[in-house]
Amino acid sequence: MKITQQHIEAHNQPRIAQHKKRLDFLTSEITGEREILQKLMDFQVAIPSWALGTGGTRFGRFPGGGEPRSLEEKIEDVGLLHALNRASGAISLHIPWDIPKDGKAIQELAASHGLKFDAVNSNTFQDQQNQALSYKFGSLQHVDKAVRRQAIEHNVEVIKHGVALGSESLTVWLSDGSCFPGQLNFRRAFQNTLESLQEIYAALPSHWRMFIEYKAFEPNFYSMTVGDWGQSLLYSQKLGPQAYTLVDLGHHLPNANIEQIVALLLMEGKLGGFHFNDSKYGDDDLTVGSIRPYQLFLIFNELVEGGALESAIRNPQSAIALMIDASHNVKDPLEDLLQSVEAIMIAYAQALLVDRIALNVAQLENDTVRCQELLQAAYRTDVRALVAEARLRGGGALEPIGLFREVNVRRGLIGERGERGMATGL
Ligand code: AFD
Ligand code: MN
Ligand code: MN
Repeated sequence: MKITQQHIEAHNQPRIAQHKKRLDFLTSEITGEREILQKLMDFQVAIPSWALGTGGTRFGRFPGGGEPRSLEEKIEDVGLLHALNRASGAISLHIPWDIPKDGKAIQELAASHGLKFDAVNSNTFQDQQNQALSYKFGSLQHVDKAVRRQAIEHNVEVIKHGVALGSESLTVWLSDGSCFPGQLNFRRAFQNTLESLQEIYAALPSHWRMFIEYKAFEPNFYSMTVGDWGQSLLYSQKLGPQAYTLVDLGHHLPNANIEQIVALLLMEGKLGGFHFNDSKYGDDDLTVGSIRPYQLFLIFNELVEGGALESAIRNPQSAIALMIDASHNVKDPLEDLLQSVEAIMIAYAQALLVDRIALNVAQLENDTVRCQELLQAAYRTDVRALVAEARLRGGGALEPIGLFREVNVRRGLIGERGERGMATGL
């Protein structure tokens, strides 16, 4: 299944006039559209290899058909997304779910779709078949040194796979923690984890970065050994300049002020990247922007304020890593991902519209009403035509989901891969 240039043109052509009308109206209302458009065209967000199948919950899984059965097919799926929106030009692999057999061939396949490899992700939250020791009571924190050793070696292995693909970062998410008070000595768990991370850090190539993802709860329900941004920051500060904190939007306790966390991590030079998703209750992994789009805008407002995304373009080596980390239970995963990327671009475009000079003046004058007016003026601007224009100039579709349905991509994928395949992942 491929989206061709002809598909894109046949889709865009009848929509162009209406699109131009919308764009003209919008550009008559705002300033700086040229710079904003350029920034939107440069913007890319990575797709994780585990989000391409219909994920389930611990109660069940209801596959939607045509799921990718191999790493090659996952790359093909991300290629489809990128052809439609021109903003999904990277894929993030999870080891051992996606072990590449031939790194060079996989790299070539990805390049043929215009894709790069984002961070590689290790997995010590599950036991794999033929694994000698169990992670039931943790991995890098484990009281048994042999278990820690096994988990360290796995991470070093993941780095090697990443090197073969041209990745330049490792994301470590640990499910380590405890379910009951007294089960764990907190300080010992922290120290064990730190020492284990130090060994993994030592195996990083010099141009690589390590991202330490935190999560407040689940699967451990009493304590998590990397439970919040403070703990993650502690690890990353102790590890050194190649270690950073990674913010997954769904990994906070309810009502946490994520934008403030982002601002401070940025200030400390320790914001490594994001896993975007949305949630109402916890780690719900819902479509980005589907529940709290204003929060997403406020996060992008901090990123723009701190110059985080602009410097990414100048210096990709130290760019903040942007990825979607969602799970799709009831929607077509590819449509869901298209919605997520769109929501992210809208939030970014709106954040670029904030009158920063006026906001600064209003803040210094303690004019709270004006501060809110300025933020919400940007947030309430319908920037969809600008995002669509960026896509159009990049060679993408004016309405990616519209084209996905017109061509009936899912039916094509089911034809090729069958109704019952299940992608690897959770
Ligand atoms: C988890 C974490 C982490 C991990 C992923 C695995 O967010 O990013 O790699 O899910 O599916 O919830
Ligand atoms: Mn995540
Ligand atoms: Mn998560």
